[in-house]
Amino acid sequence: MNTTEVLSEFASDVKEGLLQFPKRLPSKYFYNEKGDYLFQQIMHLEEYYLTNAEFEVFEENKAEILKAFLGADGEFRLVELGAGDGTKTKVLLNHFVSKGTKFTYSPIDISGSVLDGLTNALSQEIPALSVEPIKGDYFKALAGLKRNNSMKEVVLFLGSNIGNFMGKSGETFLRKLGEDMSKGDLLLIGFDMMKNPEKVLAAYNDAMGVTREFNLNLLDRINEELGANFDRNNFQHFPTYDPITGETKSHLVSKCTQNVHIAALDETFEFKAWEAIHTEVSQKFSHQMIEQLAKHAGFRIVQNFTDSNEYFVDSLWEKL
Ligand code: AVI
Repeated sequence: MNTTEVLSEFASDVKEGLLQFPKRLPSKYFYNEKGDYLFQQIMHLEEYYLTNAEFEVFEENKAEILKAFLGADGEFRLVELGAGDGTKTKVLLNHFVSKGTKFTYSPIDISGSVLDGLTNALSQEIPALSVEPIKGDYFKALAGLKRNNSMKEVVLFLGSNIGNFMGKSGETFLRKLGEDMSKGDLLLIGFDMMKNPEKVLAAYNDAMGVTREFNLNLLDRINEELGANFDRNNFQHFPTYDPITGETKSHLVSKCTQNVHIAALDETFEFKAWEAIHTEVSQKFSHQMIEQLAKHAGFRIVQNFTDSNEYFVDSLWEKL
C-alpha cells in the first residue's frame, strides 16, 4: 500500500485492535449483510432469552408504558435508535395507534436499506402510523430534531444494545445522548439483567453454533474487505461470563501459532497458540448499576418495566 493512502476506518480500527495486548476487534464490525442476517437468527434461538423477555415486557406493560409516555403533554415524537426490523417495537406501535395516540415514529439508522425495509413493512402492517425515518448518525439526527421542533421526545434504545459498549463508553454515550435531548424528554432503555451464569453463557454459546458463526464472520469480513488470509478453522469461539462484574465477553482463540497477512494494512500479525482476540462485551446489569448509570448520565429513573422472570428491564428515564 502507498504510505500516503488513507486507511478506511475499518482498516485502522482492525490495525489498532490487533496491535493491542491483549488483541481485540470492535464488535460494531459484526454487522455486515451476513452479520445482520446471523443476528436475526440469534434473536430467534431458544437460548437467546433476551428477545422473548423484552417482548414480554412490552406485551405486559404496553398500557402503562403509553401512560408514562403521554405524561402531561399528551403528544410526543417517538425516536428509535437502531430500529432493525422493529419486531418488538411493533408491539408498542400497534397499541399506541389502537388507542388513537397522537405521535410520530422516527426510526434512526445508519443503513438506508434497513430503514426502507422497516418503513415499507410498517406502511403495510400499521397503515395509520405516521413514520418519518431519519438516515444517519444518532447524535446528528437527534440534534437535528431538537433544532427543528419543540415537541416532547421519547427515545427508544432497546435490546440491551447499551451492553455492547466497553467500560465507561456506555456512560459517555448516554451523557452525549442527553445533550441532544431537552429537559423532561424521556429515554426507554433495555438492560439484560444478571442471572444464572449458565443461562447467560448458553445465550452466547448456542448448541446450533449460530453465535460461533456470528463471531467468526468478523474474520471472514476482514478477509473479504481488507484482503486478509485468516483461516477460520484455526480459531475457536469462546465466550465467558463473570458473575461478579456481569461482563459477558466473546473471544476468538487462536488454536495454533500462526501468521495472518492483511493486505490493506500491508502488515502481518502473529497469533501465538491459544492467544485470544476479544471481540465483544455484552454487559449484564444489576438494579444498582442501572441507578448509577442513570445518575452519572444526567437522568432520573421514572419507572422500571420487567418480565415475569426478571431477566430483562426496560427502564424509563427522564432527562434532568
Ligand atoms: C446486539 N447485542 C445486544 C447482542 C448482545 O446480546 O450483546 C449482540 C450479540 N452478540 C452475540 N449474540 C448476540
